[in-house]
Amino acid sequence: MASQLAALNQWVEQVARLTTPDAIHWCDGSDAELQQLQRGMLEAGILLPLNPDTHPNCFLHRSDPGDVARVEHLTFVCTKDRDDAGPNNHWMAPEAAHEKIDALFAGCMKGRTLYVVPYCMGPVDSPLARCGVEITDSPYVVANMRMMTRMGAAALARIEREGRFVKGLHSTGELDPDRRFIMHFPEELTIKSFGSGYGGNALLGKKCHALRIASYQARQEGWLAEHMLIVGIENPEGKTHYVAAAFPSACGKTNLAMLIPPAAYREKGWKVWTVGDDICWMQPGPDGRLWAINPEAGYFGVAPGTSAKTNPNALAMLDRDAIFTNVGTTADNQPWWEGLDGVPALDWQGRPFDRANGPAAHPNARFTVSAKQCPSYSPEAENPQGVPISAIVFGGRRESLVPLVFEARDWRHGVLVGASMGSETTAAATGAVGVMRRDSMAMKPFCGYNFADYFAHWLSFDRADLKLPTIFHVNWFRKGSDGKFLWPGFGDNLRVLEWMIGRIEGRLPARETPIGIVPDAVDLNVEGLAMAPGALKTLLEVDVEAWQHELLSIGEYLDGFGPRMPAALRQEQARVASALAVMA
Ligand code: GTP
Ligand code: SPV
Ligand code: MN
Repeated sequence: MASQLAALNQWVEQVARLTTPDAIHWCDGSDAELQQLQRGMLEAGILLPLNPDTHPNCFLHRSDPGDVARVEHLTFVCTKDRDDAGPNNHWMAPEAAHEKIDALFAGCMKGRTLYVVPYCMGPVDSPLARCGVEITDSPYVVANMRMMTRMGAAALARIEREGRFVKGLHSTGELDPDRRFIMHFPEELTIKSFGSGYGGNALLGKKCHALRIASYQARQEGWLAEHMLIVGIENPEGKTHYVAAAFPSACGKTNLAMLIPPAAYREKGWKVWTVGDDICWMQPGPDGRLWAINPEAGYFGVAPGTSAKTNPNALAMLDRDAIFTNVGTTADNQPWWEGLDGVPALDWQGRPFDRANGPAAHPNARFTVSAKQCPSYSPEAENPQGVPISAIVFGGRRESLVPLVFEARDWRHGVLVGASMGSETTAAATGAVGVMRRDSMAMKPFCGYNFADYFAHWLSFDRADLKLPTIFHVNWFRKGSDGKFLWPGFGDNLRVLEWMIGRIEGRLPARETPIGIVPDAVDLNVEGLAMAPGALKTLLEVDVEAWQHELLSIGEYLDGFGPRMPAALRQEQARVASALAVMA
């Protein structure tokens, strides 16, 4: 088989000449194709069966122990001009990068099958959706892409019609970290990834296309490609507000997207609808509002911590047709991770579980599952026009300083709030965990161009003809002096969303502080919550002196981007700093 698009056929032929596979398979996305892939992977030991009685059609995949997370130090943005990639990215000149990685691709698919994977990011009939083709030698990647994207014949038909697609070339290579690169060529709409089979390194539709390449395109074309969940909050009157929220990796997007309201809220009629849990593409609609789609079709979610208590919706969708990567297993061969009941028999490397070896599941163990299996999946997620966004929420993991929630005074202030986001690092990328770093808009690892230009792009939406969402900041991760979280989080986060909606609808008063609008304690519904005495006060307080230090650090961070940094953002930082100085 080949396509009706000469440019695509030529590219596939050219890659085949370079990589010399034994066979070429064009993926049609059919059930029969998936079953055949699964059979092959079971035979080869790439997938392991799980208990068919408790988890029908579910499989376990164990990565190479040296290939369990994104590798930011090996991820490059290769623009002609180094400044276009910016200090937020690792850069290599395009020619040198092609040469380096093509040398690794040479002959790498000998003895393997080359899969051509046409995919669409977003509903296939959506004007907001974009297509790509991933060439890979990993059947595991194909099986994941089939759940994470609209993959196969319908996507190929759209690609043939449009004649334009993002090219992604991937090989697992030998999984040698010294021969591993994830390279992006935004000017050529091209991705090349070698030497990893894991998640964001290998499922090229996800972070490589839908964030790094798409953010670059979005800037040129006047839209936004963001590391955000999209969730619909339906109030007892039946009105649904859609909220888009950017939290860094492993900081709560999937959990907020699938939130189950506390009992008292359910009884009153509150409902929560999941549109997306990781990526949001949005653009101004004819009515001036921002309309958003989730470009993905599935979830590649963090397994550890997912439990009946924290995220029952996620658990409910994981009992069939799912792939588990780097989790442990129980004696009766069910998938197991920290947070579930029961005990593990084997750990994520297949060794008998021994506490001395660390947790049973790798901290970045993941599940892959189709979005359609989520009990709270919003019917609007398939709407080609997308959903209108009422609020944008930024948030990070900050054990001190940052209040539970505050509202930006206007769009420009909101862009500063997003740009100055900080968060403690997690296991989603290799490297130290728990180190505070700036992660602007949760896009530090994912923005395909210079952050200074990205902030300017965000600021450019501040136009009289647009009805922009209100911008908020949250912090679910504030800790008390005992080291425990002060806020219960998870389902109870709806209490904070309720306050935001009250603000958006103009029903709640504003308590202005230099850093933004903070709720009056009486306006936040904490009824029925067992919180430590004084916790709420700590969660809502603004420590002026500590914030002055924070603003200094934010100023230094912005200065690090040099002359490209928009003056408006620097002025905004100065405005907040002087407002704090007046209070000190
Ligand atoms: P990526 O898929 O890496 O982008 O992560 P994510 O942002 O979707 O994070 P996820 O929702 O999977 O949460 C990651 C970890 O944070 C899990 O261990 C959760 O249990 C924990 N978590 C999520 N929400 C909350 C919360 O409200 N409070 C607390 N304390 N922990 C939370
Ligand atoms: C993240 O790290 O933000 C993820 C997982 O969502 S990965 O697909 O590996 O990027
Ligand atoms: Mn993510």
